[in-house]
Amino acid sequence: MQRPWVPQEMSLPPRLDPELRTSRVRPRYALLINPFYPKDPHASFGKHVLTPTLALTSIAGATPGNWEVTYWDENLLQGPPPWEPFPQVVGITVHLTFAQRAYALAKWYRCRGARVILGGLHILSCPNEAAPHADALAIGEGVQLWPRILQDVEADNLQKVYQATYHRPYREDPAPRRNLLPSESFLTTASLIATRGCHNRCGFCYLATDGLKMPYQMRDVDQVVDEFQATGQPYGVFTDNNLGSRPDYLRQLCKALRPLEKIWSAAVTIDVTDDPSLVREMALAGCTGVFVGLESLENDNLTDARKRTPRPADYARRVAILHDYGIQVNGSFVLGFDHDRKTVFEKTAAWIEENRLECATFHILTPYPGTPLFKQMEAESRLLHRNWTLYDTGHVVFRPRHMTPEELAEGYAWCYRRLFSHRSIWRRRPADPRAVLPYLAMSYLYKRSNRLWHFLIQHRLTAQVWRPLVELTRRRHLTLRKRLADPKSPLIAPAVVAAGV
Ligand code: B12
Ligand code: SF4
Repeated sequence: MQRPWVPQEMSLPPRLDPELRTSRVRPRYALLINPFYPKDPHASFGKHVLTPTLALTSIAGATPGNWEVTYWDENLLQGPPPWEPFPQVVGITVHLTFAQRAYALAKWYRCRGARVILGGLHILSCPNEAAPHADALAIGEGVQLWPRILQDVEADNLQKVYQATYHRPYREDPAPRRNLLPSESFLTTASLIATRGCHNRCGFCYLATDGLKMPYQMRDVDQVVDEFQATGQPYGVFTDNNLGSRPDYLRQLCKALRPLEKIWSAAVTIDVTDDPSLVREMALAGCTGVFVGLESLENDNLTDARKRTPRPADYARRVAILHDYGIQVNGSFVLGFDHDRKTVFEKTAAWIEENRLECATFHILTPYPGTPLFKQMEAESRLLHRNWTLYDTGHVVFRPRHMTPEELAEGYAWCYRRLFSHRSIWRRRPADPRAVLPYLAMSYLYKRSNRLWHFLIQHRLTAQVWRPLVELTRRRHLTLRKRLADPKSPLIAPAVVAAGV
């Protein structure tokens, strides 16, 4: 089998020079780092520069005015993180897949005199593992903690652990500071977030982590709209776990977004189609694509995962409702559940083609530490190892029930090969002939062009190349909206911008 192409800088982090001598610490200067993680060569490299995480821009938004703050994302392939001027505080966001890199960065900066604060999902689930690597841990909601942490640094009174809950009203959070982002490096810097949490608690999701209490919270729609407007970007990506958990709120948000004449995509669960009039509101408000966790086509897998969702037999009808309103569907599928047999790969791929999903994302079932799934796998002695770097949903880290780990890994790679094949792209073309050309352009540019993405990322050309295409899509979408708003006009709508998280 031919290995997919992956350049070294997409699989290995930049080198941290152990000999490097730095200048003296600059007081009240904080550097925030999003660490490097290896990219899955089976999937599109484009998704890594679609839109930035809000973790650190949110923290930056809470930084007191007497502190200077900068942002560094190692995944933008611009070499090792900065050291000149040398920061007094380094804040690092940590997910399990890049925990090792975060610890290496922490060590490098601590050796040279910075105080290192670690926060993020992995710190919440594995604080004991992280503690030796940091001067302080921020467990849970970081926006509340950050100003206190900096005050304590100033007073030379830094505590080992800071803890916050997710109960404070979400609307009280300051807006993320998106102006710190290198806007030329992302397809859009309008990462938006309107809600926190999800009405589900699937056993494999990080939201089911032991001790994490995250009630569903919504920000005021005006706040969200103002932030979107302030970005000046034509395309926004909602990074909410599930923008559709409260349909009444989503409807309100759509009404407020509609006058902006922008386009956007979001993650939702398929029950958003319970009421097609809500889907219509989404389209009228500029929604061009949704990322939907369909997870599995087997009822028993969904029951095991405790996902409250319409049954797979009804998925096709629901996908068609989204398509009717010109909304692209990026279906997310998890492979390796206990009721999956070796037939799952072919069956899933065929279903995706039959229902003409413009895009799909495959994930190998991955037990995140602290989740019910992790406990189950541990109790059944099915975990193969605890090398978190490989817990990235692109590697098999447990023993599947009805196949070998190798068969699952090969089936996963096969699914991506099939999805990105000319034949599959063609089979999934939209029903409306007018939408075929933009769809093909998008599919080839987004999914079959990792060499191009690599070049664009390295040379910071992502925005320059993509934004004209995005603007074109926005204009086409405005035409669609006019037709949709006219009750006499038939449905069917072309759409181009993929929701590609
Ligand atoms: C944007 C996003 C991406 C982007 C950017 C990722 C990046 N790291 O740069 C892209 C598209 C590239 C991406 C890719 C992937 N992602 Co992603 N992604 C997200 C998403 C949708 C939004 C993140 C966000 O902005 N959250 C909002 C911020 C404000 O919340 P937060 O990160 O928790 O931060 C808060 C606290 O944790 C804390 N905090 C965080 N960091 C710090 C640091 C300091 C110093 C302090 C004080 C506090 C603090 O304060 C913040 C404010 O309260 C989340 C889902 C979600 N809604 O969170 C998934 C999510 C993070 N992704 C996930 C996964 C699995 C992936 C992939 C592995 C999937 C795949 N197979 O391709 C890849 C690879 C990336 C990787 N290895 O991590 C999982 C992670 C699960 C886990 N337990 O680690 C999530 C949670 C989705 C999910 N429901 O499972 N992703
Ligand atoms: S529906 Fe999605 S976001 Fe919600 S708990 Fe399940 S996997 Fe997590």
